[in-house]
Amino acid sequence: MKLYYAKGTIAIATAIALHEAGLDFEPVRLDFRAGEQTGPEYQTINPKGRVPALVTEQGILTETAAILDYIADIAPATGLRPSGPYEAAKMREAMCYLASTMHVNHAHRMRGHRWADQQSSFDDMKAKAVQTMTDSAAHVEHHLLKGPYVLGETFSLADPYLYVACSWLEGDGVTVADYPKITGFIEAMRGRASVAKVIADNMI
Ligand SMILES: N[C@@H](CCC(=O)N[C@@H](CS)C(=O)NCC(=O)O)C(=O)O
Repeated sequence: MKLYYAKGTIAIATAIALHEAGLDFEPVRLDFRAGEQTGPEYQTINPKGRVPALVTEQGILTETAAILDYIADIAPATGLRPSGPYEAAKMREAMCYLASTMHVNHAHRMRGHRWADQQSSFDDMKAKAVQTMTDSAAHVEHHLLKGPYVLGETFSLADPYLYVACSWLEGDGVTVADYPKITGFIEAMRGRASVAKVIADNMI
């Protein structure tokens, strides 16, 4: 498999999950500053101009939540998705929140051009992102993290996803030290070989 990614992006959640599953992949780094994500070559990989894109034997997958689910399915012995329907749904609930709310809050800081055209609108969105990411941190701290990991003691697909979203907090103006559960979660994740590997590989 080939994983298209850029440093520090949500694509790193896929890299962490692949490592957790013990699956080999070839990382392909895009240069966002050079606009490679919207260039003609990458358009044939992901016409949405976003990362991640995972090239599999059957075809190309995009959207982090779908890719993570796929990894759990092709490496079932790893147990990245809990077997109980309720626990699996709680995991997906967290992933849906990350995709639809926290990631979107983060994108308002640097990607305002997706939603508006005026510089004053970009400035407003950038300023507002501090508050919305603070709201997201509070939600993660008080509701989403049930223990050291999202589901409590059990590691799942939601954890690599949350780890990357939490890596954006300081840059978005949120002081992580104010959130003891998030701080503990980040420490627990950094103690895992999968996360140590993406850090060593300068992916995040
Ligand atoms: N819904 C997609 C979002 C992917 C996404 O927005 N990725 C960002 C990086 S974190 C990206 O590729 N941005 C490039 C751009 O906006 O030009 C997913 O969860 O995979």
